[in-house]
Amino acid sequence: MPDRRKAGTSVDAVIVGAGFSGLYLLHRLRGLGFSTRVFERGADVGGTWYWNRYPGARCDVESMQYSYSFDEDLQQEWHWPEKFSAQPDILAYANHVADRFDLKKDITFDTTVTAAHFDEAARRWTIETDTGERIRAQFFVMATGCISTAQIPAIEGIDSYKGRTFHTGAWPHEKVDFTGERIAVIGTGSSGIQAIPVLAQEAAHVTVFQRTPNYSLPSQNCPMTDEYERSWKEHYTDLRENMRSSFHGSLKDLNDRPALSVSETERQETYQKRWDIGGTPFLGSFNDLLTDKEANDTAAEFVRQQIKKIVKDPATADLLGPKTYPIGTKRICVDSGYFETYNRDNVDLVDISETPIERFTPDGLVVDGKHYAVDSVVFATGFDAMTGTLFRVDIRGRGGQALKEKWEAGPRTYLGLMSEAFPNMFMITGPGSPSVKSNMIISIEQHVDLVTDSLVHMRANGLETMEPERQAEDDWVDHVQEAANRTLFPLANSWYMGSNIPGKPRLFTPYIGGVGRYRQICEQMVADGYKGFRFERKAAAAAE
Ligand code: N01
Repeated sequence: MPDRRKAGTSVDAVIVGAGFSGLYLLHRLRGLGFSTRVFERGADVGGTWYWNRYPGARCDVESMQYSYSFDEDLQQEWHWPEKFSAQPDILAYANHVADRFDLKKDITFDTTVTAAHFDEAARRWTIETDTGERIRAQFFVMATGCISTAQIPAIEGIDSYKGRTFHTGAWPHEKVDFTGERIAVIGTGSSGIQAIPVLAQEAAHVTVFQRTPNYSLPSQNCPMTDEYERSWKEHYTDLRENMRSSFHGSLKDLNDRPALSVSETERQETYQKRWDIGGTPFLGSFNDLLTDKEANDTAAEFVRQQIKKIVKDPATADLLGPKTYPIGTKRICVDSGYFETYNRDNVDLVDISETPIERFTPDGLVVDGKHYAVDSVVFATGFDAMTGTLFRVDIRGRGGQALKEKWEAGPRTYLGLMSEAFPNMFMITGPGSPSVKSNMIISIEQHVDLVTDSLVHMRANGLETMEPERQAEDDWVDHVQEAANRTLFPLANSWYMGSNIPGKPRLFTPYIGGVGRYRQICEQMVADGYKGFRFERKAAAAAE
């Protein structure tokens, strides 16, 4: 039954999403005395970690860093079992946080927000849900995550396929048994690369359909040691502060030397050392890997050579080696035994870079005239990232303008936080903020704190609406692109660039200027009296 207990009511703030953004924002707003409702389309909390339950799902930011920092007792008491946490552990953590701070009572689950319209006369948002609820709020916050709209490509005959289909981003809650099955996996991004080794252990046969090979680094994951855990917990205050001012929102020992300034021997030793340590610090081997193509080539070649050492069949190894884009410019992957999986007898790789999947049949799929009969298809085909989830809600600001129309040529935000003509609508880690180019939880906390500080500022000063100035927004949009253009990122066809969605404008959507720098910009904006934002005062009669 839909929750209609508060139908037609009005609250200070409506939050969409009960992932890490929505949970922390609810906690903060409630603590500050703002009445708040959260709507969540899932049946429980956790966001990304609620939906992405595919076998092998794991975070590639270290657990000691991929966790909330806002509560000292929480960060001291929580124990992570592994260096890189598996999805069930992260979901358990989200549930623990929700219970610890008694958040679930203000969250309405199984409910999708379908529309949010700004009423200019009343200066209030009217929010509608798919359960027929209608609620008014002064503030409307999309805390919907950057990668939450799963994408299944439109391939001919897909509806005629009679076997089971799955998307990594909408995985069933019950265990899926692939024993004895022939599986097709389409997609070799982070999700596919994590799922394939686990699927291969269970299924009779796995055929991987690869359009673009990905650079992947070994995670070298291991159980958490007391010593490592203690080294973080004893210094959490300082370490978290360092994370907040770092480039990525995480600490990863960045080498401050250019790749070509050292000898070939030293370069190879550096790469090897970081490969052995595991995870994304490999990209910090030198300071110019993402800005200098020649430097980047040396790291890319090192990884290709590693693949050749691991994969026994030379033709397969060659296919798995990325050659068409610089390393790191598509999201770098981190794996547990991915390349080794291709040495198994029950795993085949099919290159579809030149010959796309032609069509599905009732019992399989056809590539280059060859039919592959499969019992199940796993789509690891990614997401309509950054804007897809925002556009699924009919959001209308001043003059009834739709967000989707305003952003037709690409997202337009000031600081990735708000968009002009959409007063009092905030986005947590929206397009134009460090978001997916950072440790998400650090960026979430910063945005949530910025939103709550803004609301407190408004309340204290009798202000009723907040909205970016057009010029500030235009300048920020330019700055986001300038920052990207100083890097190699625009050279890749990635979801950062919107390239994975047919018809999507091709531009770099997150802010790549660095987490620490972005934080400083935001702090300066506040110190300058919320420079770039304009406010409307409460009408005298309306003011209490
Ligand atoms: O999605 P992706 P993902 N025919 O878009 C292919 C985060 N994440 O779910 O590269 C055939 O990266 C597509 O091919 P191409 C992380 O930020 C984090 O894997 O477009 N293939 C690609 O290979 C990540 O980046 C973690 O040519 C098609 C794949 O599908 C983001 O989520 C774990 C196709 C999609 O890769 C998304 O990752 C998992 C088609 N029509 C995810 N369409 C960790 O923290 C698409 N593809 C570790």
